[in-house]
Amino acid sequence: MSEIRGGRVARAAVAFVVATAASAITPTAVAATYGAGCVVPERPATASSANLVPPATAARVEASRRAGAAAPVTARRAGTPIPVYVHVVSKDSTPEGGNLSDQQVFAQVAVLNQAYSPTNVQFRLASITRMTNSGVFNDATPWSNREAIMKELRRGGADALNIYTVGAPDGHDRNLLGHATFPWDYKAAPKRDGIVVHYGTLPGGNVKDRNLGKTAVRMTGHWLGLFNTFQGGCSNPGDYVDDTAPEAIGSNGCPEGRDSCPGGELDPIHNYMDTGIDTCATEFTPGQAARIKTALSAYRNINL
Ligand SMILES: [Ca+2]
Ligand SMILES: [Ca+2]
Repeated sequence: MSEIRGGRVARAAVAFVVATAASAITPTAVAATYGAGCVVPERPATASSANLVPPATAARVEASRRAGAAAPVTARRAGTPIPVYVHVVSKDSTPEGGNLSDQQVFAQVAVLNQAYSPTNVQFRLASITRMTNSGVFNDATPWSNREAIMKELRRGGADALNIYTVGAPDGHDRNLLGHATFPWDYKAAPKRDGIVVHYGTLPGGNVKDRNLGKTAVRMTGHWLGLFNTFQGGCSNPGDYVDDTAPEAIGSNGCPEGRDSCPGGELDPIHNYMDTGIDTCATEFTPGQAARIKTALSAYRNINL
């Protein structure tokens, strides 16, 4: 499957910020401004509820989302691409140490644009920032104060997508492929807003079966207001999207014909917001596009 087509990022349009001096930024310096916020972790193996948002939390934010969606938004011109600020965090200067090439970043943005074209969301690479910091590279989890160090690099407002690429965490969470914040948490924790992905998940990366850039597509889905398709399991309201069939747990691989919630439609294993391998994830639904539209209007000042 060819996922990268029609790359829209012209090299001349990209500004580069190189070699940020990470050592000057300390956890204590940023703790006061970092804030809390709900974070969705992403792991390849999903035989547990690890990727889920607690149901009570989901219900609360849904009520908030519906209330916010009623507010008019006028600030942004329709059709304007979302600016993307990519922050490459590496442990050293080598590709194996996470120092991705510019071309891989261009390819990732092209994958985002291809995936989101049915939703009318489009992206424009604004800059690439590089930070060498092995401590952050190996420990950029939502549970570590080191994540806040790299998020000092965040640029733009609520309408700007910041993507941080890091390594696999040390220790028990080494399967973590990424994590993301939701749009409704921006106001309380603007510094934290953005998505974090394992550098090996970008196109051409070194994570087996997950190196076509779909992890960033999925994390961006959360950033745009989508839950995983298996949110809430088999019971309503699930992921709060009517045209995605319920799913007991996330899929792994690409299990054609899976029906984890008996009856009705088969599991939405090809949906980007399920957790199958990259070649399997190819779809968003009209219901998801509608949810993104209302979330962007309510929380990110973006009119699609
Ligand atoms: Ca659904
Ligand atoms: Ca079913």
